[in-house]
Amino acid sequence: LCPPGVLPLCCRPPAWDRATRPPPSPLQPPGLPLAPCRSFSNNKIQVELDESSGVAMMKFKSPPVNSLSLEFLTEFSISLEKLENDRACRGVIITSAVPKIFSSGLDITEMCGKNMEHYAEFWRAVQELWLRLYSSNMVTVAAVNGSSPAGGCLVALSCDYRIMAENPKFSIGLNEAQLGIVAPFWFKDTFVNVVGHRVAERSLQLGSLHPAPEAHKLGLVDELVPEEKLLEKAAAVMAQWLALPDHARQLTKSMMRKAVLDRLVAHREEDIKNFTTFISKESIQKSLRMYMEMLKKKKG
Ligand code: CO8
Repeated sequence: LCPPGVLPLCCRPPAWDRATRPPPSPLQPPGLPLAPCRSFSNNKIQVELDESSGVAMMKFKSPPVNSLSLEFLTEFSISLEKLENDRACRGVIITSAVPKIFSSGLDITEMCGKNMEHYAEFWRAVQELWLRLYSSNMVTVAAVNGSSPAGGCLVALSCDYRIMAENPKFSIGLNEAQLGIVAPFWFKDTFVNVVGHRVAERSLQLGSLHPAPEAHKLGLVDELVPEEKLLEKAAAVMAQWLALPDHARQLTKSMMRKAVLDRLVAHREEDIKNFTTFISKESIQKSLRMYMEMLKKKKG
């Protein structure tokens, strides 16, 4: 049974037979090809599912910086759920339609000058997205085609594989400390699971944003490729992962990630309380305001 407040997704049995496409409808006129592609789009995210390969392409399209606002997070979670429930979909490539930016992380304006109810609603949406993505039965490949700080980095870290454009101007990392805030334990756990304890500890304490070549050296991203080859490479990696039986891969993924997922599920309400208490402190609000001002000044 699901404990209260737990995503139904976490409690669902894995879709072992996801590889099996539904048989053609008896109403389908013979000789007419099935639609090879299906797409859906909302304000912030566009998704295209290629039914012949079982791979969906999810593109963030929320300029200027794909910041993870409450609306973005909600659309992201819904899009993932749709794909997860679609028997024709076995994998998703996550990338950005905004030049030079993968995602600028959590939308700081959602954490500034709002009331406690808003902070709680926002944080629940952040948790929800992470729980869905990290526990996904699909193969998830991040094609990181731009900068990806903080929450943007978490999205990439939560995927099964990360390929980044080899442009040294693009950086990635959990830079929360630079904003005067602290990455929550499940951000940290996800990071440790990718790069190991020592690298994570140093990088988190310093709030480092690593240029693409350094991120690759640290193991934060698995591969670097020229930007124009990114999606082609992501498709090739996806095909490799999908060549394995879904059930073996899914059970292995679950075994590797379960402890970290369970920890948040068990402490979800406490984590929301910690966040709302921390973020509403005047000293933290002041740090965030100063950080936003710094971003604006940098521009002018
Ligand atoms: N949230 C809201 N607005 C943002 C964000 C953001 N994360 N990032 C950028 N913006 C805004 C800028 O203020 C600017 O607004 P305006 O046009 O009104 O001046 C606009 O987006 C464009 O930004 P830039 O001019 O800076 O665009 P660039 O292309 O030059 O640079 C970058 C893009 C590299 C993404 C740069 O904007 C940047 O570094 N942004 C900050 C990224 C960041 O530090 N994000 C951290 C967010 S916190 C988080 O994700 C985890 C929090 C965990 C909370 C735990 C608490 C307990």
